[in-house]
Amino acid sequence: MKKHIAVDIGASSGRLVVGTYENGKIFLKEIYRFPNGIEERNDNYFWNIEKLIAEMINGLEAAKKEGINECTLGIDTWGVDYALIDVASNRIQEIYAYRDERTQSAIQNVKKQKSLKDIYKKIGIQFLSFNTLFQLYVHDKKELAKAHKILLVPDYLYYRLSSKLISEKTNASTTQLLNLETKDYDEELLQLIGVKREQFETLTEPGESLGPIKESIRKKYDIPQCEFICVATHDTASAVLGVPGTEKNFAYLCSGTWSLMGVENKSPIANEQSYNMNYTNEWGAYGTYRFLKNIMGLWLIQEVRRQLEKEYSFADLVTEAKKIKPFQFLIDCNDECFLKPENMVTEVQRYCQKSGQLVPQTAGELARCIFDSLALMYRKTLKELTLLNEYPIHSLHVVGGGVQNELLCQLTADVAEIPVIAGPIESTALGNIIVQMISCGELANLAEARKVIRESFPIKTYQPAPIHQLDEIDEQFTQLTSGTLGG
Ligand code: LFR
Repeated sequence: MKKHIAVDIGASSGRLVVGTYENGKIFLKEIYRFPNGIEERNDNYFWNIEKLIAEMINGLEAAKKEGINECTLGIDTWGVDYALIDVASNRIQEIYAYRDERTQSAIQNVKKQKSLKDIYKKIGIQFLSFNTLFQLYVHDKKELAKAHKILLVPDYLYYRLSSKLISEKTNASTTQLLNLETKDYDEELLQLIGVKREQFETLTEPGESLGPIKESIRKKYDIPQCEFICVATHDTASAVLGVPGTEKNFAYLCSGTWSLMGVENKSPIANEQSYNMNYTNEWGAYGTYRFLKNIMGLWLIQEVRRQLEKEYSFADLVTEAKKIKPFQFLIDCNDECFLKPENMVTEVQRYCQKSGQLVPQTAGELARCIFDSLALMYRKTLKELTLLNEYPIHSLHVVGGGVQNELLCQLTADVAEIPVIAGPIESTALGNIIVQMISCGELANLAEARKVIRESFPIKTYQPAPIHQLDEIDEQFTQLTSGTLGG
């Protein structure tokens, strides 16, 4: 029985999960977990990449202690952020975190040089100020010129552990630099940011074998013999692979720090309407496109929790929220002011005050405000998805950490008026692992993998219950959210 390890690193934590396929079922076991987060230095935000590498090795040592001598290994992380390396393979700078404010006006500045609509039509990616396109646009040009290679975070991690240089396709699409027609980096945009094609590697498909871990690392630490496999290195790409959608016409919601809500398509939709609503077509494994929208997600509650004086667990916040009358306080979760505020509590309060609403004061009220607003945003997004895809959506799969929030799952079903199928929580690690299993020939293809996932993990369905005056609430929310790009 083969062992496969997923290294799955998100914005707030990372983990190593072992996956095996036995008697028609997938089994997962988390063997190591570590914290992650952005660090502030001189008013900029960075990731501590050396710490992440050290933690990956700690995790591999833990795997060895569990008795794993041999395994395949895949890495996924968040998208868009990058390392620059010089000809001697040294990293040139620290890795900026996408919530850094340096790209705040970048979209507006690019707009003065190029039509955003034209960019969208050929690239098909939603405009987010932190996309690599905008990060490289504002990046110090001298430093960029010194870069022999520009590697997205998981590409860089693979490189550091295996010496193999790749530009994995699913994550590369989050740069907003890949042309839908040529299926490669877009020359015109590369010129705009002052980068040459050779500074990026050739695009690599998920499923490719990348060879063993570096001998120097293998000798230095007590770790298993690892064979790297290129997985869908963008965590959202992996998470969507891990959705147990065996029925037709399902939508998904990857619920973590971000809420990524969308559908899986065979071809991109990049027209005027999808531009106006700011939908993205991120490239997936196995010829799929993730037609989705980024919604600010559980980041809102994570940040509120961090600011509250009293210590609350997430479960406590849910309990407190349940005690509060719903829909009294609403925010446009996608307003840029929530991307990286000094203090999320005061930011939410300021927003409610400015929009002439009651102002949430207690932990319960703040949590209620966030959960209600997220559920309404999910409703709005589902309606848009139905409109843009021209086919009905019959169910919504929720995967990721948000599955544990039963209040939000039920609220989503009620507000969006759709059955919510919740689970598995670890869909990202699973998506990572099934690519390894398919690559090793244990599973035939994605459809089979999803069937196996559905049979292997507990999944709970929430049926929608009617909400009093939903149309009025929806109307109020629509007015609040009509101002932002794509709401
Ligand atoms: C989720 C995610 C999103 C991406 C954001 C920034 O972890 O990868 O898909 O838009 O982080 O990279």
